[in-house]
Amino acid sequence: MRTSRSSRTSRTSRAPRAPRSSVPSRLTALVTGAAALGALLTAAPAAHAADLPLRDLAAAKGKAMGTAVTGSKLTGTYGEIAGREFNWLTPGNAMKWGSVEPTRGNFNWTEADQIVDFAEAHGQEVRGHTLVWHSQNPSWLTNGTWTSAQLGQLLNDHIALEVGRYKGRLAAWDVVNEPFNEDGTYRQTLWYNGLGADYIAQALTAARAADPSAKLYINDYNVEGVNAKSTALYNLVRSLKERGVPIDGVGLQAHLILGQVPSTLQQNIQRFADLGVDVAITELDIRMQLPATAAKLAQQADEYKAVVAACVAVSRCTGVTVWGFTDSDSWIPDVFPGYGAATPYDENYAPKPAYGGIATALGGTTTPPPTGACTATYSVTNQWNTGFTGQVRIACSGASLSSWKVNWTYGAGQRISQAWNATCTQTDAAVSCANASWNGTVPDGGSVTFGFNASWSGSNPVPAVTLG
Ligand code: 9MR
Repeated sequence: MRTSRSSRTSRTSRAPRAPRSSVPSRLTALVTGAAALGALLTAAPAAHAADLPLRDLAAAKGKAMGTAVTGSKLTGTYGEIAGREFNWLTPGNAMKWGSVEPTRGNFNWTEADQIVDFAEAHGQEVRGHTLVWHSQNPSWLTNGTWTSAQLGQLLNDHIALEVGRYKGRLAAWDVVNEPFNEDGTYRQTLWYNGLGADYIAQALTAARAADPSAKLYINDYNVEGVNAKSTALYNLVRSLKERGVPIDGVGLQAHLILGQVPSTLQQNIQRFADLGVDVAITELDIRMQLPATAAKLAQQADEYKAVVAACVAVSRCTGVTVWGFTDSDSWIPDVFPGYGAATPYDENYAPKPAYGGIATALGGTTTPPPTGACTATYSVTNQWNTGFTGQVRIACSGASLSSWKVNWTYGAGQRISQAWNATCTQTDAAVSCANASWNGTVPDGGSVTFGFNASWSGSNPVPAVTLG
């Protein structure tokens, strides 16, 4: 995202990195996760972290490591990992036109501001995403009838306002998102239909005027390898450069499918770099058909490693952003039913082998562990003045169980009165629940749950659970 050391230095001095230990303990992450989630403990060793956070490994290579984030989640374990492991943040949705101006002239910057503030507090840079797109626009805009002149004004005003709001604070903007069809023709959008292909140059020019220090990108998907679509993008960037239109970089989204990482990725990054623009991998995820097995997770680790390595190999590739760092915050299952497990952390915030793949490509000394884990997560599903219903979920990813026992100790006098799908005994504060005859087996990629009713008074703190 940045091309010169001087710009990097000035950003660092403006947003000093928050103090943090240089070698975070994986145990700390799991314990913090337990506090946020209920309680969680691994039965098999979780994929352990590299020797340094990803952001430090990346920085040592002159690269950045980013993630898309959801502002409302930036607390607890999610916030801790986002702050510790990444030095770029991209708002997943918060800066889109439909988010910031849902009705005409009424603006909501809350989540966008929150993410920018978080980034500055953690010494991170922000990729603004995205100004001109065919999707996630407000209905007043898409349903309106506009002359070309009106549309051009709307485009300019939107860019001037949003880019201007964050002037000097954002490292880059995805100015135009997804302008091409798969065959390399222009996508027929509100903008293309109203303004012609030059809406792209107009948007870039407006963005440069609004914030001269932000790097300006065109971002698209299925442009990772050399193909008709990426060649159209290449030709566009070349012609923009020839015309003197401000364009600093291309974003290769990289929403990839397991087993389908393009073999021409590095070659493609290099050809854009040779045009004189930066390249960023902006939305990396690698989805797989569920369930996630140990073999698939190991292959995914290799593929994450290959993508990051391709960026490391090209000096003008500025870094890699994952599109959500945890499977609990990924768009994939909603849009591709039956697919998931696409990110480097599982739903319980345990790093997956993919984390090790990224770390290895960034020069980390720890090899990606092929081991998976089974976890138990305790949660209170319903609570009333004297009682509550609780649930424990045992889930395996890259590991399996043929029987299980979950133990915990209550800290505030809670007492279990009834349990289902497990046999629970309680002696004083100590609770032990063993599988029923029908649910001892938890396959790789599967889960079981059991529930219970209990009494409480005063307070009902979530206990730490152990899975044996
Ligand atoms: O992650 C975003 C998801 O929460 C939204 O529902 C979705 C709507 O299209 O957009 C997702 O992000 C997209 C990104 O802005 C542009 N590239 C494709 C991403 C996945 O759809």
